[in-house]
Amino acid sequence: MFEGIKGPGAPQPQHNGSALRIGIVHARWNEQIISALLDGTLKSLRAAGVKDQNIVIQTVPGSYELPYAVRQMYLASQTQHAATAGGSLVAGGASGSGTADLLGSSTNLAGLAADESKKTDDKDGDSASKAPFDAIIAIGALIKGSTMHFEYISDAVSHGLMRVQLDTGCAVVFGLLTLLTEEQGLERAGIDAAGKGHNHGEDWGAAAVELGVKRRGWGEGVFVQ
Ligand code: DLZ
Repeated sequence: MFEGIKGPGAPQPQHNGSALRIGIVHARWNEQIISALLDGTLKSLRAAGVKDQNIVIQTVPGSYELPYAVRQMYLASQTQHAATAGGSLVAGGASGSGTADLLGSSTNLAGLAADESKKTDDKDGDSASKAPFDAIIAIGALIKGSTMHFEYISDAVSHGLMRVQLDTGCAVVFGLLTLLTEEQGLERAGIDAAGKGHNHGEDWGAAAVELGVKRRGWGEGVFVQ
């Protein structure tokens, strides 16, 4: 077991991600760290049964862009769903429709999304799902420099990601490393020279599956353990 870097431990029980559609968006700054984190994330998604064709990966220049990208990706997945299933995007019985209305609404959309997901679940398991994402994982690595830049971006991205998940009802996994040194990032990506580290991407993939499965349950009034 690695020393000094904490993790959530294995979920009890392990969740089955085979029905889920997961989005990943990662920043391109600090490429070595990001690349390892992405590998770790994909490894745990696949281990939980998430199908490659149901994982959508996007990149953005830097971490600052992550909240906006997560929001737009979720809207895009809703648009895909509506186009495929002819589904309506009216939230909470409101008379308006369209993705912009959903984001402006304070309605908890978990139930609506779970319903939408059911309609588009891939019964034969082969073709790519067009359901709204069950969870989106935002990955970035911010390294502190000599100005206040780090503090402002860390704060903005943290609040932005929280806001997006509460506004949309899509589970957002916080894969942002806020690092004092590059070495800290290498450890948390599991690629430090001493080999003491742990790849946090693995935890993020597992968190996405757990939240995705629970979110579907909550949408149907079921409390999945
Ligand atoms: C500008 C900048 C700096 C200095 N450092 C980082 C970093 O360590 N990690 C990261 O993800 N992004 C960094 N960026 C880029 C900003 O996040 C953002 O992409 C630009 O300010 C453009 O909006």
